[in-house]
Amino acid sequence: AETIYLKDYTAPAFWVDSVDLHFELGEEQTRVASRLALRRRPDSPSGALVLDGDKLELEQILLDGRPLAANEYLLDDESLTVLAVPESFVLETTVVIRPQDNTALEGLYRSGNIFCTQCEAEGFRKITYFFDRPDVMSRFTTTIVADKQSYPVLLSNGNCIDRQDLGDGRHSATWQDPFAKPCYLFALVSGDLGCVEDRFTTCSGREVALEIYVEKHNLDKCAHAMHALKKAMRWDEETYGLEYDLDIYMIVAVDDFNMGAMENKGLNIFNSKYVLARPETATDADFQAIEGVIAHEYFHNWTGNRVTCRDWFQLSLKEGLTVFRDQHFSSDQVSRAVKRIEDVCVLRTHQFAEDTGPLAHAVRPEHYQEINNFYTVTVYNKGAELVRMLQTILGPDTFIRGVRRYLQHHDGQAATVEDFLMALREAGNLDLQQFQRWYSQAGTPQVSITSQYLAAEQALEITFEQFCPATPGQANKQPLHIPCKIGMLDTGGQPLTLQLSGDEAGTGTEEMVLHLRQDKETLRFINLPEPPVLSLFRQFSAPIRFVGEESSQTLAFLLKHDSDSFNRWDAGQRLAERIILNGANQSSRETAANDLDLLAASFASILQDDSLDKGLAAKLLELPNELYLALQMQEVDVEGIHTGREQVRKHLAVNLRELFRAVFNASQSTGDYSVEPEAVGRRSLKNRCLWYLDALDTEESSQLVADSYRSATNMTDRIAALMLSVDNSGALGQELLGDFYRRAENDPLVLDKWFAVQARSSKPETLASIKNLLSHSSYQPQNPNRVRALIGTFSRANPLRFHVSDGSGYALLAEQIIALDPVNPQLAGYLAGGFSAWRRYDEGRRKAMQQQLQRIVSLPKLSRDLSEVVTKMLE
Ligand code: HT7
Ligand code: ZN
Repeated sequence: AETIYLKDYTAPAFWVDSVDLHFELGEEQTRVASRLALRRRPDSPSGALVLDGDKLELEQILLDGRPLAANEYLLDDESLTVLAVPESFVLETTVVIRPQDNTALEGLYRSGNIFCTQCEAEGFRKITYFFDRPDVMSRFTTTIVADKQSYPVLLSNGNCIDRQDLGDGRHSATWQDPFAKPCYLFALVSGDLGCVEDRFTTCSGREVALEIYVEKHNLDKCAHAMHALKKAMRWDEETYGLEYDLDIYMIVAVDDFNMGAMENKGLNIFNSKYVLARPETATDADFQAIEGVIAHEYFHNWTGNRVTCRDWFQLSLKEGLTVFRDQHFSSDQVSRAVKRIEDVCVLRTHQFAEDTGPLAHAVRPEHYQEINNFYTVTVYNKGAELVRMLQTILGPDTFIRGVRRYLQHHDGQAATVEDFLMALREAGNLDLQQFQRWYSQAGTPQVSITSQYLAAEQALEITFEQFCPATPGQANKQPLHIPCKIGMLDTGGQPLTLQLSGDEAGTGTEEMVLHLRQDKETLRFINLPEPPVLSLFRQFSAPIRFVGEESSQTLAFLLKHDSDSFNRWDAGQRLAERIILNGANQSSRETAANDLDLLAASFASILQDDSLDKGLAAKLLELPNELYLALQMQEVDVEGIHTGREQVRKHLAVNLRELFRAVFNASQSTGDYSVEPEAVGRRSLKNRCLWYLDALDTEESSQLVADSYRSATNMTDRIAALMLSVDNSGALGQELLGDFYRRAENDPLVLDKWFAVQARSSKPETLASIKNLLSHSSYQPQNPNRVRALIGTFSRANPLRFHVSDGSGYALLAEQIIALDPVNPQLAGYLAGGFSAWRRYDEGRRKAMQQQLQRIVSLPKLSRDLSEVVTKMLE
């Protein structure tokens, strides 16, 4: 397949001033007529007009009203070339497409009885001939014609300017979007949908109609999404001074969707998972994800839509910035510390893993074959961390000024990462030259520190060394500008005043940002009468792997005393990791045992601390997950990690059972369900205690799990208990699964949970049960949520059973990928990522995974999505 390079970018040869689209939606075929007003750009060379079009069936083509003869244009599976065109002209085409057969879910497709679109990144070319690239921005007018009874709702971007009853059982609606936009933001929806309506008054007093469209039986599950939307709109006004710009904002929920949601101008289309929620059907995490995704898509209206990307290499320009904004918004709604811990956990578990493997790429990659493969945790989440570092470097006020400047200067344009950095630089009057390397250099930098206390001088010298391991195509790395937020504690746990040598005049603060820029550098802090305890990279101020020199006692001390909640949590994680990984290693067992006592004592004091935020307590009591632990080993010891972690869990349960029990009892819910942080925190603490108590594996603990399931009044508590019961021996798991299925039967999102719980089970029978589930009447291989729930969960969230030593987990994944590729290449490419760490396993597993990858790559016809990832993995 062809490789596309950032360095080859050239500006488009034509402007498209207006686009008029006319859709006739039909059960058998859909006819799309397009009228484009084109103008050659004065600076562009003369030559043919080449438009993108993916396997379209052309019925008619007119240039300035004149039908073109067959020798005046060329057609292939990917493009339409009109050989000679004037400087300015109108091109009309009519094509036929078949949305009902479109299982790839790109372009115009059907989800159940709903017609909907997904155009990002390159789906518009599956609808009509066009310049399918983000730097061609045009004004769209769209008319939709469809059967009135089956498709009463007809939606597109912008404002509805006309509706007609066509008298033949059909009706039409015409929509006009006043804002020029790239075609990836085009959307169309049509179906028999119900609508929840609300209103929002913007800061300047304009009235905006808010409409959420869902299948009618879901109308009672939209309140949370609507509430989140209004909060997001207000937050963007208050935080960034950004106001919504159309008179209507629509959201549509569909069951079949490749990603989370799509920010189409004025008409967002969502995976129903990120809209629909009631306490009985959705967990606290689901409620929070809905709030986050609703906000994310809304925030794109400025960071993405009003200012879009020049090309897809700049994807993080909109995605990293918008994830940063949604994380900031969410942290303003919930416990700030808990949100930061969750975000870092995703980054360190998934993005760091991506960085260590064959698919590692820069936040702004330099080449790709299939852009769908670059909607990654690196582009999104590491991209957000880069923006966060910029905020840390500039300070919050200058940062906001810089973002506003960027949006003002580039409003209505397609921008680059350089444009963004330039605006921030101008706002802050700062040099961001070295910082820019973060965008082009892949890999996770490692920062190690050594420190020396000089008693006679009452000074501390800290030496920082940064090193970034090689990644594919990038053997040598340059030093990065790394902001390190630092604090120090005295031996009593009190914060110390910081004073850098050479900055004697500087007013002492308890926290400061150090700007690390060299491979190795030493900083000296003065006026320290005793050796301090260091708290480094507070709030995870840079996306690095930190290699500290702390003893286990120091980690326990930080877990108890650090005023930075993130570093409290991180110290606990590092201590627990040390114990679990040492436990897997015979020679270090004794150290592990001492450390375990230290951890147990720390956990005891957390459980006894009534003043602690419950959500934070639940986080502090969490053991590092198996995927994260695997990343810390040279060669992954699949069973050792699982067993080591289970032993620590059991040890803590046995030693702290009374405390866990007491906190479990004290955290029972009172009153109605609420998603307020206090209630969410209480449930998470309660279910964390239950997780430990369950490890006791007694009659009593099993009864506690059963009671917890049966008395649950919300999905959070119910699924927590179900997961535990499914992992345990005994008949309870099967009984509760049966009950859960009966409750879930008519709700696809709850059914997904039923599949996922079984795919995640650590029981040895899991693989066999997944095979059975593949032929279950509720398994739908064409529905991405269902596939992700079963196959995605198994391969990405159940390392113990996926990596079973006989390789049968790998064979199962490969079979599913192969079957899925012709149906939905994007999903197949995503699932193949489950093999990406194959080189980090023992020889037997390595060979078994390699064999499956070779089996896939040797198939005669692979999609571009799948072939790119599998080939890279084998390189
Ligand atoms: N900007 C949206 C990306 C997206 C997407 C990309 C490829 C294929 C399908 C897709 N659905 C949505 C999502 C977002 O970040 O908001
Ligand atoms: Zn996005």
